[in-house]
Amino acid sequence: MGIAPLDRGDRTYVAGHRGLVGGAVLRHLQAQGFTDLVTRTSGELDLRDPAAVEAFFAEQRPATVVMAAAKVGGILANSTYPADFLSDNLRIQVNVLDAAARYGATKLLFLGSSCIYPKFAPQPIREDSLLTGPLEETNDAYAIAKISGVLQVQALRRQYGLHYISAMPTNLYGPGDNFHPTGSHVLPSLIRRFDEAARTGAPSVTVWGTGTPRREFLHVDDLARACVHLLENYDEPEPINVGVGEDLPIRELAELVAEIVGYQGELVFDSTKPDGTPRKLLDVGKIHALGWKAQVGLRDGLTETYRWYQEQVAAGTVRS
Ligand code: GFB
Repeated sequence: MGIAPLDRGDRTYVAGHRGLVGGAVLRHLQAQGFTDLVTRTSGELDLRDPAAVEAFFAEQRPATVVMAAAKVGGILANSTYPADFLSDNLRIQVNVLDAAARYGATKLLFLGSSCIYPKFAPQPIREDSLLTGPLEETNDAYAIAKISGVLQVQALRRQYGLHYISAMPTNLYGPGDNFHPTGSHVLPSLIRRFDEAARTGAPSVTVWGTGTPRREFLHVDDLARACVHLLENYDEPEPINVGVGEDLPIRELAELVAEIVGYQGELVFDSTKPDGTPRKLLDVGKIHALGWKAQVGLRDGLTETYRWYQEQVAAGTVRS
């Protein structure tokens, strides 16, 4: 029951299908032949509303739930709106996980994040580092909410014997991302800024922080494959890391984006903006042992994401 192929005909609910992760998971499930996929936009179903979530689950009774709905943002959004990140995420998680359990979902995948490990966890970060030290303060509110979700999964397993699991993705990117100029993560922010600078001929582009923090980037299509792989091959209470196993300094990342976009001006580092955690490279030994490995290289993934972004700009449909 726990470790078995998913039935492609079972009803599967992807929470958050309009987001970067949920969108990629939905595409992957469609490509894998899942025939009974259920989605709701936030306009149709506000996951912060317990009565609405309860009614939705009572009616739909999905067998499998991929919990990709969350309030997310980059370092500045997290540090500016901690109350929203804490409260919205706690509400969404409690509502969805409780209702999934109550209305008979037999499988559920909850997504944590590499930023919920302690700020100074030994690198590469192993799964057993969770809750062993203080958090990075720019995203502590988000982290506490996500840690609660991981604990809720463990509690539901213990109390009801459910085969629910949690994954810990590293920093993600890809088509479908949010390109908000200040609220988004580093890659969409830089793609947008370099693209505008290239088009307007600006002499320099500002990159936040010192450029020295290191980050690991996983293409969201790789994460989507991992989600299905884990639902079929992993059934333990401990969250499992999903990453590429390599990272790079933000300075090098910015240079790579500039090259892909074709921007030749200067990079200026704004050290009044936060650096965040110095490094958060995931140890991916556990998921590799289960037969999953990231496939999309950063240069290829970024080139494709930039092409996608240009199409959105041309069509006037950039999400921000
Ligand atoms: O992507 P980012 O916001 O996520 O920032 P975190 C990563 C690094 O890139 C930081 C630098 O050191 C930023 O200072 N950076 C440089 C920029 N230029 C920019 C820019 O224009 N925009 C942004 N956003 N960053 C988040 C957490 O932390 O990671 C969230 O706050 C979430 O909770 C996410 O979990 C995965 O890795 O620092």
